[in-house]
Amino acid sequence: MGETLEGLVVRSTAGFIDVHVDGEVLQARMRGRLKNTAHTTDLCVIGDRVRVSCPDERSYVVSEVMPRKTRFSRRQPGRGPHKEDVLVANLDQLLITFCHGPPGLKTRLLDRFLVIAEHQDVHPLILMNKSDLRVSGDTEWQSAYRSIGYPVLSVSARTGEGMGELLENLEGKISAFVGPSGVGKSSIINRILPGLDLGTASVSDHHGKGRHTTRVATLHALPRSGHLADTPGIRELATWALPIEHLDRCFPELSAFRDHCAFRSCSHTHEPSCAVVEAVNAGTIDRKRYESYVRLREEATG
Ligand SMILES: Nc1nc2c(ncn2[C@@H]2O[C@H](COP(=O)(O)OP(=O)(O)OP(=O)(O)O)[C@@H](O)[C@H]2O)c(=O)[nH]1
Ligand SMILES: [Mg+2]
Ligand SMILES: [Zn+2]
Repeated sequence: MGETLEGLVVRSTAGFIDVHVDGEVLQARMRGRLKNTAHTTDLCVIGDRVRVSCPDERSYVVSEVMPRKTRFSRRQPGRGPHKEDVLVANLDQLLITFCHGPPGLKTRLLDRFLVIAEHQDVHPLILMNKSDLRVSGDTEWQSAYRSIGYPVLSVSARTGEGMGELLENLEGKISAFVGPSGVGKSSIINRILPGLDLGTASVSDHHGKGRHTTRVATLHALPRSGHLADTPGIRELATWALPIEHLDRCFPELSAFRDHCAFRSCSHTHEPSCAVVEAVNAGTIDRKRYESYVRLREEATG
């Protein structure tokens, strides 16, 4: 059997697994015994650390999947823990992308993505692309988010502004883009990884093969270290059902107040002596963020 290698899964489809080992990608199969022991879909996903052995000169076999440090997953409410759909294992960072100029910033959607990041324990980075279209007055909301602790980075895929700083933030991490259509996610990725030509690929997929194309989750290696995730699931995050029980915990600026409400299970909407509402009225909590909380809460209760 010889030596085993350790690597990172960068692509996984129907038992075929691409593993990134020391700057090289090996094509491996899942060991049969592993395949039969669990639900195959989540057995080995992009971002998993695995051990690969080489039973003969010509083939590689994934012999072990290491325990996941974190999992970025979709869980439909009410379906129980077994319906978890892991999109990326060990995801470090969510790049929440909007842009200067049209289609512009949508704070409600931004807050929704931030809640998902908090809930999944993934570090969020707010990216404002198209800084070449920036107009004055764009920065007020940015200081509001920075003061909560969320980093905001302005970049331009067109001019290259801010790309160096973005790359520094991606170094050594597994990151994934989310954000509405047209903000320039593919343009940024193409700028970072010119060989990829993402835009063209997704367009031809769409028109050529129709709706039932198997769309594969892939991790793209960055120039130095780190990976960028591109998964079909991540594109659909905007409609993800949110967890109502933990919603207030997904707004970090509420943490100093939510334990001081008169009612223990205060929803911070209509109850008397709510410390959160008092902080909003005092201007300590940003009112727009609070409104996002209320809106997302209403949505989650149906
Ligand atoms: N002015 C300006 N335009 C940009 C910049 N980056 C992207 N664009 C333009 O914005 C449009 C959308 O870019 P895409 O990269 O396709 O956007 P996307 O976020 O990948 O969109 P979807 O794939 O539909 O989700 C294109 O016309 C780009 O040329 C930028 O930094 N500045
Ligand atoms: Mg795109
Ligand atoms: Zn309250």
